[in-house]
Amino acid sequence: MFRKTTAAVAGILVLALTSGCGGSSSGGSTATAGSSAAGGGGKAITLGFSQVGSESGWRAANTDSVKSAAAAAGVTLKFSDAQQKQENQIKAIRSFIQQKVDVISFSPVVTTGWDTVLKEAKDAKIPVILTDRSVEVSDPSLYVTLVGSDFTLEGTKAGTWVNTEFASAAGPVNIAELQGTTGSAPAIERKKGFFSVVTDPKFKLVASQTGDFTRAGGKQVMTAFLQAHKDINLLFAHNDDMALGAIEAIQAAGLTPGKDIKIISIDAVHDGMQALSDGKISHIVECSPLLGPQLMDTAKSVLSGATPEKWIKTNESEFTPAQAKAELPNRKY
Ligand code: GYE
Repeated sequence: MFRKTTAAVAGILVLALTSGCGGSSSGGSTATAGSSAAGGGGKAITLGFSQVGSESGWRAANTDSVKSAAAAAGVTLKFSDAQQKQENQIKAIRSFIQQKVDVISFSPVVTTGWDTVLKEAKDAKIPVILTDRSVEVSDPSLYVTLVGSDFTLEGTKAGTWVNTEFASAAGPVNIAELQGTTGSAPAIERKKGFFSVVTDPKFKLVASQTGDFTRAGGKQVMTAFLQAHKDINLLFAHNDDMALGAIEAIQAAGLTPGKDIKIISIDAVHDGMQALSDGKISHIVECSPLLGPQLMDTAKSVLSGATPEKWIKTNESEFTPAQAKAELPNRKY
């Protein structure tokens, strides 16, 4: 209780002091933002956050959300960018433990391989809050909670749209899939959700490969798909950035995205919504990157002794081209 009040007071101070200086960090470095001012004698919260990298528009918005929410909540943030490498995340977490931060949060690049380092955090009595992506661990008590989306549901929503869109098609409907980072929760679960509903035998998965959630990856892999397959009807891209890269490849092959090849993707970041409103992408399932405020609230309540639910889910919708057009002027990311 006391800590909460103190943090709120510190938050106002920090906001006043730091507004307008949104320091960013990359290159595997660690930057500290916020203030450790302890108003009234209480201890301000220090949060060590290990980000996946900067692979997509979604990630950029997520990083902004974490940084601005920390500043607004008066939380001192130690932010580290892992450049899509698990070893960098493990190093960052170990360094947070050494620095004796109050709480650790990270968005795990892949689901497996975390048991040892999470055990080290637990032994040091530092609670770990996962954001965005989940992990597979032998002992669920190694993390307190996950703040993030239901990726299986997102895949299912995408697949349900496909079933409706191609309801009257006799088939075959040839599908190409651009998968996210291999071994990551969103790549595994979006695929699983999608193909749990896209089951009619008229659908044929003719090509499926990772584009690592990047625009460049999407373009490169789609170029290869188009060389090998002349008759792709639908592209399922696990995120907007890969869809945007694929659009360039489709156009370079002399085809019209959204007409010759329908595209469904996930995220609903600004550039994706623009392509949707232009008819190049056909439908987008939303995945919200704005997890910062919920993360700060959760960190504060965990440190005040509360036990949150094991999974704090994000609410999200989906967009047609007309809805994207209407939403674009308000889109913050
Ligand atoms: O969809 C993608 C990003 O983990 C939900 O990672 C996140 C995914 C997001 O690179 O654009």
